[in-house]
Amino acid sequence: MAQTYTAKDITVLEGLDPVRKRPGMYIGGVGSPGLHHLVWEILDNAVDEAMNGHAGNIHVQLHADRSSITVADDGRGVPVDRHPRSGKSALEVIFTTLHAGGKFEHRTYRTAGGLHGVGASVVNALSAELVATSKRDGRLWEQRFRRGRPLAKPRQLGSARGTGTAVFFRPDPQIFPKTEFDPAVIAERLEVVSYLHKGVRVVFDDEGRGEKRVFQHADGLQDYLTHIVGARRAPTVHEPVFALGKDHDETGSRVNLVLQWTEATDEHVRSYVNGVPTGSGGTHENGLRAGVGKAVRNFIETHGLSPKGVTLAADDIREGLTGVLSIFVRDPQFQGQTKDRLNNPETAAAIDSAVRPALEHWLNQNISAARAIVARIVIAARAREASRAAQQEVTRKGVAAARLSLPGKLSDCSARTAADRELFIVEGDSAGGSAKQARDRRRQAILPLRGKVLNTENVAPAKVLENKELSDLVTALGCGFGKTLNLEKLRYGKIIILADADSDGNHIATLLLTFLYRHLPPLIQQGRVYLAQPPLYRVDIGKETFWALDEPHRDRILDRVAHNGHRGKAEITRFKGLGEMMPKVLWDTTLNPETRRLLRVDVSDRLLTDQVMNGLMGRDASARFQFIMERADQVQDLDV
Ligand code: 28F
Repeated sequence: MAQTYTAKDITVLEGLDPVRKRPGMYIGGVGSPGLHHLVWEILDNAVDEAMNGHAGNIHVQLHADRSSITVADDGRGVPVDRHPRSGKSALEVIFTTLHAGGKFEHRTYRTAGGLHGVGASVVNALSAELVATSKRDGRLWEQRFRRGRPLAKPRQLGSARGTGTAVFFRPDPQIFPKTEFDPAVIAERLEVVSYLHKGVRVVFDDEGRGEKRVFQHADGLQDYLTHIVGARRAPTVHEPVFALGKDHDETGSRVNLVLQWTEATDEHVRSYVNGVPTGSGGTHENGLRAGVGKAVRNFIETHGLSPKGVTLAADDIREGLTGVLSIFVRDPQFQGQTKDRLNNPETAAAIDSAVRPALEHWLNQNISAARAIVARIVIAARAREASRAAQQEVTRKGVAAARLSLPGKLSDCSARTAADRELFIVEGDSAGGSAKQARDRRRQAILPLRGKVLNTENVAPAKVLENKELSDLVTALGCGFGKTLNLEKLRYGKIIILADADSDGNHIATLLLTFLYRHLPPLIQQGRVYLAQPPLYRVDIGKETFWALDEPHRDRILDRVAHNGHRGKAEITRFKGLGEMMPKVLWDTTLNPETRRLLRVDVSDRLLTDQVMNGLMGRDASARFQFIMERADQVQDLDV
């Protein structure tokens, strides 16, 4: 502290031209953050002087135009004596030399905004006007600059009481598109400065508004914590708070930390590196989390406080944790888009090993606070388990709700995977009733069609849903249609049209195929759509009944029966409709996957199919169905 500096301690590096050529390299950019960065640089120098015990007051005057500002401290005042070799004063060197440093720099953590701590010379280079004044040895000195160049040597203005440094500057409009400072941004930063450096009195004088605010906190981070906890309006879990202050360890870094658990359900820790907020965290926060976790777990284990039936997650331990971490490191590396995440790998272990033993010790010394904290953590763990159970309940109810919104007339099947599920679209209520009784309830769902199916050839999607039968079908399929089609949501692996083999049945089947082809083409392209083959003839011979799918089938049955020497007369009935079929018969002939015959609708030739569809639909649906059936008869897989 008794160290004294003279101008010869300063190492001279380079001029300021590069700064004006590429300001972004030095202050990040020329937007609002870059503009305010100038203030933080000068403020840092004042804070340094305060941190080292030489200044107790910092004064920031935002002038009425908001485009110029004065920062002052009551420290020792920048030396103005002449450097022997360069013939320049220390003040001039500091303000005109990039990376000017000396012993002064080694002792401090200059980094406003994490950009190398470029200092006063960069501010000077980017200012249209800068006036530095220094009070030392009872005299007041001043040096003026324009765009970084001194207008004259420092001159003595007269005598002065006390000591200190003041810097007035006006950011250069040639560099910054907008040169107005934001008083709110400055005030917020000054308040944080007053918390991070306890005792320092920071005055913000907003001349434009005629407002003066004083920030001063004797208890620094602890006051900050009280402020944050108060603002969050969450009751605290314990008193006193945990506080850690570690000065200048082996690595030359400093750690200040305050922690308090609250009833809030989130974690809220603010962190700073060299006075710069690190909103995106980084290695110091990682180290803190690790240290807190280990300390608390250790305490819980040593005191046999582990809860029964629930394991503590890391997030449980930090639920409601509120705190401030402020560290000072020599060479901070900042990362991320906004350079607000610390990336020094060694810092994680350093913070972890500083926090863990200190917190563990504190827990043991403050046993009632510690027990309250542990109780809070156990509640967090139990709440997490309970909310996960509730979440699962909601999901389960969600599935039930989805089921409720299915068409009332759908008799769904119970299998869970779409591949195991078939949807039978059945013409008519009575046929639907039979199918419902006959089906395999696990794998086969029945959707009876009652009303008319809209002819959707050339119909807009919105119109499609006005048709009850089709909107029920869309709902049952679950996958949307047209532009909203999402096959992952398809609820069935096979879609099977079960219609009578008469003209009404043909008509309905054709309309359904048209809809699927126009609005859910992938279902057909993937071969998921089928036509069921209910029998067309009933053949009774003596006590035996046979069902024939079509004429050739009927004749084959008759031949076989004659061949087997049956004498009785065969009675042949043309099939009257699905509705009159006994469930058992419907199962055997049409539904049972072991014995049924399905026709797969196949559209390998899309262009041809399109032409066929357009050519046949609209005029004579049954003719078109006849066309389908004729071809289906020949090829098993329906080839439109
Ligand atoms: C408004 C911004 O910049 N305050 C400063 C000091 C004090 C000393 C100093 C500054 C000299 C040789 C570099 C005084 N007496 N506020 C400020 N206060 N710089 S900047 O010295 C700079 C060194 O190398 C100072 C004795 N030692 C240091």
